[in-house]
Amino acid sequence: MLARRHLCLPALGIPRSWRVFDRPDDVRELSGHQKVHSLSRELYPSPLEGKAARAFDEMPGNWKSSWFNLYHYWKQGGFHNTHNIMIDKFQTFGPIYRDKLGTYESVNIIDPEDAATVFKAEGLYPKRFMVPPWTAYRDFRNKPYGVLLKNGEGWRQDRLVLNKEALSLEVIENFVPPLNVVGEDFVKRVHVQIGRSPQGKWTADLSNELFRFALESVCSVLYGTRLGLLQDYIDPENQRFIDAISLMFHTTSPMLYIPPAFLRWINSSTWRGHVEAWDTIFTHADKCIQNIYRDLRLNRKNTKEYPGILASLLMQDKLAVEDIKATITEMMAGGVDTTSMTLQWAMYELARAPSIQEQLRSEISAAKASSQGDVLKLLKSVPLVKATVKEVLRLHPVAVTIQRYTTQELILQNYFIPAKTLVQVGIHAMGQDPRFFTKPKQFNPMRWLNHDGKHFRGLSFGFGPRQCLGRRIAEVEMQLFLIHMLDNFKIETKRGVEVGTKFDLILIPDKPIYLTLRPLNSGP
Ligand code: HCD
Repeated sequence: MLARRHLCLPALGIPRSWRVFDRPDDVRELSGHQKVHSLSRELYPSPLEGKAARAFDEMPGNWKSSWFNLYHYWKQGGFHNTHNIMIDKFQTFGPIYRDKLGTYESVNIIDPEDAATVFKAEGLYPKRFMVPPWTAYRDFRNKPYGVLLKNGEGWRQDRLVLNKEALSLEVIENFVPPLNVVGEDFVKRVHVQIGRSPQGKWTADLSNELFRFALESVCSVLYGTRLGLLQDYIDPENQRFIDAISLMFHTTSPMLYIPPAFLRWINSSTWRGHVEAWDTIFTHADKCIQNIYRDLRLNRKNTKEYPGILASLLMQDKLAVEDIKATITEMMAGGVDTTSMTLQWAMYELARAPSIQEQLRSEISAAKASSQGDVLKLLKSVPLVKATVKEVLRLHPVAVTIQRYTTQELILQNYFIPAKTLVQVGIHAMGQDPRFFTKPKQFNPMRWLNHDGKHFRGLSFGFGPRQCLGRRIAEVEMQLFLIHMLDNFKIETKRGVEVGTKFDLILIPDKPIYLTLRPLNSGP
């Protein structure tokens, strides 16, 4: 038995010459599958450090009794607290730990250098954690996967076409005009609201306003048309769509750790709510898509203006219509809570940092003056605005982790990681860690402006070919929003109100944020 295991070792890609000493005693105590990894424990020096790499099974963490873990986790309120539990675990176990919750097994890392090792080895078909209830819904309703949920060659084919339309630097200029108009319209709406108040300012929880802004924005780019969500009266179907997305995220988190088939079998209320939410999302997205499809067929599309990502994909005819629809649906649903929550956090942080608001305003007015109405040019001269978005995402990332399945054996923190292991980069924990960001609690956009110390630290949109497809839309949308808002209003908040973070699949504020918007040229 032992001999056979030894023979297996070269197959793991570890040269025999790295063996330093043998410890068969250790091996005898371990069970079958653990032996393979234990044999490599301290037997093989890491090619990176010249030290012995430790076995996978030596890694710290509570990864042995998964169902008990899950129970414990649930008891701790873990479903809404994943991000804080991760910080605790990094504190307890150090910069790498193994975890198992229900069926969800992972290795978790926090060091940017380790993130670099993982991403540099991700290969041609990077695979992230597949959110089980999302694929379960599509299987249940027989719907095709979009690019978010595909893998392998099918993913790559779609992704290459989609990158050209959504992510490449050349297409940014297409997004700028529609997103700029939506940003200006939001400012107009705020002025109207202020006008309605006798105090000449507007104090509110802006969540729903920002959901509408975000949906209006992403649709202006996807469909090249306006939904009209920045008015008092909006089509209730759009509001239902917005509510369904939040419900979809909310019902996802308790189902992360349970096999989808089991979920369906028990027919829990969470699963049913989840199905209903996706049904609403798909039905509404389908309507929007059909409208554009019909306009195209009837030649009703204005040929001069940018037609939007959907029409552009349909006209190119490089992807199957069903694939286009699936991906556009994902982008429409993915573009609402993500950017709106980030902008809410941005205003919260800026309200607490009036001097940074002032710095941004002077950058913006100088940029406006020099760009003379050319918005693309304007965007090229506002580095501090861009740094602000990055800094907000450092403190308040949308995704708690970025994950990859390893495709080859790796050594991280001197531990041997087998191929096909789910490795998660804890970007939320990384962003709060003084080892990687000096004075991490401080909201300091300027930290992104010097060129050193950023290596694999800005991972809010992921990395490489599997990074967020909506990244460029989100960035331009958020930058233009901040430019127009700061150019028009002072952003204030009640002093001393600390808002925490809640995990609802994405990270969101744990209580409403009340913001006050005051016209710039008035008041104290
Ligand atoms: C959630 O442990 C926590 O852009 C899990 C690991 C994980 C995997 C994939 C992540 C997800 C987390 C958060 C939400 C993300 C998702 C991938 C895409 C999705 C980050 C971190 C998102 C919000 C787009 C959602 C599109 C959807 C509505 C079709």
